Amino acid sequence: MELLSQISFNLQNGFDETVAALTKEAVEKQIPPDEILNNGLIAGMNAVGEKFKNHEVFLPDVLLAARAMNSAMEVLKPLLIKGGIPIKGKVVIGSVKDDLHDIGKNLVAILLKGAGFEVIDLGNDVPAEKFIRIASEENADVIGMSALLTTTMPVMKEVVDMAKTEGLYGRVRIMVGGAPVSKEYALEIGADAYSYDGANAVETVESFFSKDS
Ligand code: B1M
Repeated sequence: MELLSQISFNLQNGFDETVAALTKEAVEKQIPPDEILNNGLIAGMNAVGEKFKNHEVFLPDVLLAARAMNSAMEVLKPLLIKGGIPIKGKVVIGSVKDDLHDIGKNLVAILLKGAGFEVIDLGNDVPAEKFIRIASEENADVIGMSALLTTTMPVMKEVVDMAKTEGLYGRVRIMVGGAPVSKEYALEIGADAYSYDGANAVETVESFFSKDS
């Protein structure tokens, strides 16, 4: 089996040590980190999600797969965050209230750090008030919110509305992302941008700092 398929297969089966070892092997073989991520790890996670939806695997299996994903991210993190880049801006990021999914958010945070942004990661299950309070206290440039559940997406609107009442709207740019979120939804709630994956999140935040933005 090809190496990236092996990573995906072992992740789907929750074999965290094997996934970490195969990820190291892929790095040693000079496979680019974004390829390892997209075609190995995220492909495996998506397959687990499909199986979970079809009741072929259950919550503990998904948790084991998530643990395997995290062990591989520890291997990839140093490659994605390179030192010595001047700080370009400050981003406050988190998964919204009642949402415990944080793998995608963590990935976005790592890539933003790697691209030279200071990232304040509030973790998961973050209430609207906390996004606003920390963004304000830290004088952040961007608030980034992640939601993986259709039931937690409305918290994003709460944050946008609160940014308006607290006078942050327009001054602090708001980016939303996560599997059920869309560009249309971002527009509908008044967020500044939607982004569909980690690389796109970096491009989006960079675009906030460009002269024409
Ligand atoms: Co859950 N879960 N889960 N889960 N889980 C999904 C999301 C689901 C689609 C599975 C399914 O049914 N097929 C489904 C949601 C259905 C829906 O609402 N539409 C679901 C469900 C139902 C649930 C529970 C309700 C299950 C239950 O208890 N019965 C429960 C809810 C818990 C809660 O949050 N309150 C639950 C629990 C869990 C675990 C805890 C077991 C675990 C999470 C562990 C963790 O994150 N620490 C888990 C997992 C792992 C998944 C799947 C399988 C994988 C998610 C993932 O990590 N993907 C997921 C199925 C799927 O998405 N295919 C599923 C990999 C990650 C890199 O991708 O997070 O999409 P993703 O992030 C991407 C982009 O979306 C984007 O960039 C990232 C990189 O490309 N992005 C952003 C994300 N955030 C961004 C923010 C940005 C920009 C881009 O700017 C700020």
